[in-house]
Amino acid sequence: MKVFYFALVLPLLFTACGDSASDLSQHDHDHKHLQAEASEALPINPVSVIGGVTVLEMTGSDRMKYNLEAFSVPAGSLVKLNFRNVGKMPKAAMGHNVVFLKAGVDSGAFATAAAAARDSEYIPAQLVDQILAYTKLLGPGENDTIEFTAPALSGDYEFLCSFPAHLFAGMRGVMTVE
Ligand SMILES: [Cu+2]
Repeated sequence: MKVFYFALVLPLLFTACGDSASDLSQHDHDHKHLQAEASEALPINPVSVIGGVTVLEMTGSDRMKYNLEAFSVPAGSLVKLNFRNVGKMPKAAMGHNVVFLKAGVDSGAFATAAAAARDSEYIPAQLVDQILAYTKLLGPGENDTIEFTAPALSGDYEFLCSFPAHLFAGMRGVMTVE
């Protein structure tokens, strides 16, 4: 009975696998390579909700762009941001952060003040009361995770990179609280 079982199953196994061992390892290598490239580019799901927490996978690049420029969160809910600098340029020339501003703050004026605050990584001490939350300033390949509570008041809240000139180059976006 056992002999019959193996005689039946083994040919099926070989048929299913098909490829030789070297083909399989080559295939595996290609697969890993593609995965590595994908993680360098945009995360697959930049916004997801896990257990009531909005989880954001954001990147900043040498082109002074975020991968995510608009998203919504429920009022008063928890937000977790994983931010990564996917660029290659040195931090002193192309650092990135994410700064969420309170409602009604003039982001241009904030960015202008921030540009003069190099010693505090472009977080202007005199304007911290205009900030909801912010990440560290990141160099190439670095990442930072922050958690904050979305405002209770619905509306649009701007976020920006406060590295000099990056807001004006387009490194900005809007969090809609609903
Ligand atoms: Cu930046």
